[in-house]
Amino acid sequence: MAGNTFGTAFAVTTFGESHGPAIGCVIDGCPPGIPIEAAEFRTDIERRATGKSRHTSQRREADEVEILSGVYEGRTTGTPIALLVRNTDARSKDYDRIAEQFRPAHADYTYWHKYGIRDPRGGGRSSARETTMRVAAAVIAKKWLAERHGVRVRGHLAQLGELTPRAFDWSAVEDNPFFWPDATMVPELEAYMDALRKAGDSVGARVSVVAEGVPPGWGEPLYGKLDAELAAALMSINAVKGVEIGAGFDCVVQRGTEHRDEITPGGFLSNNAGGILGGISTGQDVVCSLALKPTSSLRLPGRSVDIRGEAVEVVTTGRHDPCVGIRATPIAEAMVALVLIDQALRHRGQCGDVGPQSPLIPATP
Ligand code: EPS
Repeated sequence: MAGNTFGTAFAVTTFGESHGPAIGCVIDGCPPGIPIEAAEFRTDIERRATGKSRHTSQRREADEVEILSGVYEGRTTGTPIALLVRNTDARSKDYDRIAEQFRPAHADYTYWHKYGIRDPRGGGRSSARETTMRVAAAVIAKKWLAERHGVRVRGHLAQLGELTPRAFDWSAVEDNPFFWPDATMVPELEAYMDALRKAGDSVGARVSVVAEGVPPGWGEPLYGKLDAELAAALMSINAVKGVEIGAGFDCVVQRGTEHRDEITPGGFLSNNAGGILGGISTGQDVVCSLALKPTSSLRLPGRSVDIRGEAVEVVTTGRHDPCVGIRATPIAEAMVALVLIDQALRHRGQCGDVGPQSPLIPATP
């Protein structure tokens, strides 16, 4: 019934609020013997962090990951791993003014009606701050997936408002603050975001994630389909309003002859399926993308009501992201990695003795 745990074999529970003393997670079911130390969390935690460019929230957190349990002499022990990150730069007074108001399009309204109480400081539990712990947990998942199965999970920003990449180069993605795969467009993105910030508005985005090296067989039909679990995982990220697997909604207008991924002894000829058939990985790249809505914390006044039902004009001040999608790439990668490790362990549990059925074909010719 409670909704703060993700996964079954590799189960991650997160806790904490944006302006509380700390956020954290407990990972239960992690395979023993994985070498891990606190410094290894740094890269992905920083990729996701606020304050890394002028285009994101200017909150500056230390984001130090403390390992409290489940690791002995630098290796996971198989017992619950507890990770903690202390909040060091919350500015709760920014929220005094809207503590009794509902920002239009924000979880303020639904949390209030569901629980009858809410922590309004920084969005409390509904804040993007929580995603720090998903990224931390996924550092371990990514490492296991890479070392045990050669799986690589990486993502990029695929659309920022109306802008789409005109070229694609993975090597450009980590070299700009947007995770954008077309280096030549970065000045255009900077100008777009500067204008948006000046106007006080926000915008949506699309993020894509590709998992390479996933072997055939991961996924548990019918109710634990790999694509179903990816959709749930990605949709659980705040601000996500849509998820596509492979061709996604484009399949609506495709013909069967176009959509089917023909198979040759040398490999699959296309990947409209996004690497998943019948809820089970095919051995091709697993490809998904997500749509993130424009952030709802705006300094431009909007009509709403307060907790007494009185009409109010909401104005949000403080340090907000004009496009939360800019920081979402590592978070989306994290959720994909958490689904994959969970499915891999479940597959090993049920089908670990099943050998190759016929010659495996390559992902692509
Ligand atoms: C967020 C609002 C801002 C962001 C925060 C996400 O919070 P605050 O107003 O408390 O500074 O800074 O992002 C993070 C702190 C983070 O680590 O991602 C929101 O409403 O979701």
